[in-house]
Order: sequence, then structure tokens, then C-alpha cells
Amino acid sequence: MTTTTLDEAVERSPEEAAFDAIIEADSRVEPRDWMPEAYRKTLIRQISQHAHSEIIGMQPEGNWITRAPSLKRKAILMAKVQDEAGHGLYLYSAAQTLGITRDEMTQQLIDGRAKYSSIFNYPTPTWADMGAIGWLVDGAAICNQVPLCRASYGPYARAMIRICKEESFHQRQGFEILLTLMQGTEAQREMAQDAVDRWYWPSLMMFGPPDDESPNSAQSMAWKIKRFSNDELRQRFIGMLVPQAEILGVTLPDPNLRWNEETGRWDMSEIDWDEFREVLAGRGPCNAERLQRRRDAHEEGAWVREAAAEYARKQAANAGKAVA
Ligand code: FAQ
Repeated sequence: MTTTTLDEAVERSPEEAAFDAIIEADSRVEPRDWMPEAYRKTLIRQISQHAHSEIIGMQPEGNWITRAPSLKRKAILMAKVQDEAGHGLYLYSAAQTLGITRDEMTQQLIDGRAKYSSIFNYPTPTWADMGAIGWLVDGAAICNQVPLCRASYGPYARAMIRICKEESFHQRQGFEILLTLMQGTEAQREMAQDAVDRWYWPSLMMFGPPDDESPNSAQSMAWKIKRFSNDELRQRFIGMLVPQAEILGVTLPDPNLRWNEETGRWDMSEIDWDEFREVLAGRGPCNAERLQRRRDAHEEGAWVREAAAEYARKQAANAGKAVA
């Protein structure tokens, strides 16, 4: 039997107690349930940032659809980029259940007020970047997102299940692109290694700042939105990459990377957190370009939104006439 102190009984309303019980029991909070305002805000923040990342994340790879080296590669890449659009839509829908509209979220993104993942502010100059993004970026996304399938907010957790299945396919296709290049000519091997060199460190930054500089982690973990800390997930990711890099025959660009038996962790060089902060502040290599492209796409799509709204209005009017 659990006992409640007088202080707790005075401080906690029945709604708060019910919410705490859901979290405690590792059950799911649903949109109809009462939830603390800060929990709602944190979820809107994280889910909308995640949705924006998927949408902006279409750009670096979309850049290669017209230049893919074969019809097969082009079809696969197109399917992958379409999957990212789908992920963005599931996530915007999950965020909408928390009381924010899709329009508000879009406006925050195109105004430059919303964050999206730092990783999508790096350029993709070669075909090998498609391999490195799949292997490293989707690999990091999987490490980070599989635990989110158990996030305490139902709509987010359920959206993540399908997203993770698709990310898994994405990671394999990236790995396979790199493997093919590594089995090719000297120039192809160099291109693959160069892409790994450029994407390795930014992919480690995807997990966020170090634990002692992560303002949101403790509360998000107490609410069981996040299940592991940023550094824990980064370590897991490195553990996943090391054997795969060996199979590929690529070198991870960190001379200090080694398993430490005593600490049970990977020793590694310091991540360039100044670079991370610069990218977050909007001064990464492609921030301005990514945002401008999103703004242009939004403007170019205005007629589609108007036509859809007009169609819906006519349908509703016709339905009204039919009833009358
Ligand atoms: N980039 O206190 P924390 C993908 C911000 S999807 C930009 O540690 P939190 C699929 C953070 O928002 C990739 N900002 O924050 C794909 C916070 O700012 P705020 C996206 C970052 O939330 C593949 C501040 O720093 N994935 O790759 C970053 O507890 C290929 C302090 O940080 C997700 O969004 C960053 N890297 O932990 C698509 C997963 N890191 O809001 C196309 C869901 C941190 O206080 C092609 N999100 N910040 O102003 C999460 O798991 C978490 O939100 C973290 C950050 C881990 C990203």
C-alpha cells in the first residue's frame, strides 16, 4: 500500500494524482487525459522540432534525386525522401493532439523561430553522402527514436513505431550504398571515406548537448518521454557503428576512439560543441539555404492549400444542401 503524506494530499489535485499514476505505471497519457501544462509544452516542443527535422531533412537528399547513378538508386532515394515527408506528417498530427495547429507550427518554422535537427544544415556534395546519411544519420535517428516508441505520450509513441521501421530500411540502404562504393574503384572508396569523415561528428551531435548541459533531459526522463540521456544514446550509437565500420572497411575519423574496459564506455575525442552551438544559432553551412527553400516551397504551395480549402468548403455546402 502506498501512503500519501499530508503535504502531497494538499498539493496534488485528483487530476495531478491521476497523471502521476499513469507515468508511475508506465502506461500512456492520451489526448483526452489531464496533463500538466509543462508536459504539454515539452511535448509540443520536442514533437514539432522532430517533425520540422523530417521535413527539412528531405532537402539534403532531395538534392540527389535527379542525379542518382541509376534508375534503381533513383527510385529508392525517391521512396526514402517520401518516407521522410510521411514521418513529418505523422508527427505534426501527433503534435496537433496537444492543441497546436499545423499552421502555427509551419509558421514557427518558416519564421526561423523553431528548431530542427542540426544535422540537416550540412551540404551533400557527392553521391556517397546519400550512403553516409543513411548509415550515420538514420542510424543515429534509430538509436534515438527506438526508445521513443515507449514515450509516455500515446500518439507520439505510436507514430514512432512506424517511423522506426522505415528508418531501419533507410539505414540499410545507406549502408548498402557505402558497401557498394567501398567495393568499387579507388576513387569510389575515397569518396565513401570522405563522406564518412564529414558526417561522423555532426551525426554524434544529433543526440544533443552533453548531459550536464542538457536543460530538458532530467524532466523529460522523469516524465518518461525520454528513456535515456543524450550521452547514453551517443555511446550506444558508437557501439553500433564500430563493428559496422569494420565490415564496410571505413575508418571512423577519431584517433582516440577505443573501448574502455574499466569504465565500460567508449573513450573518444571531444566533440566540437562550438560548431554545434553555431549551427543551432543559425550559422551552420546551410541554415540559410534550407530555410529559404522551405519558405519558397511554402509559397509555391499556397495555391494547393487554397484549392483544398475551397474544395472542402464546397463539399460542406453541398452536404448542407443535401440535408436541407
Ligand atoms: N539539433 O535539453 P536538450 C531524423 C536543442 S530526425 C538542433 O538535450 P531535449 C530522420 C534542444 O531542442 C532527427 N537542436 O533537449 C531523418 C533544446 O532546445 P530548446 C531529429 C538540438 O529535447 C533522417 C536544446 O538544444 N530527431 O534524423 C539538437 O531534451 C535522414 C537543449 O537540448 C528528433 O527530433 C540538435 N541536434 O533533447 C530525416 C528526435 N540537440 O527546445 C531525413 C526527437 C538538442 O530547449 C533524413 N527529439 N537541441 O530550445 C529528441 O530526442 C530530443 O529532442 C533531442 C534533444 C535528443 C534531439
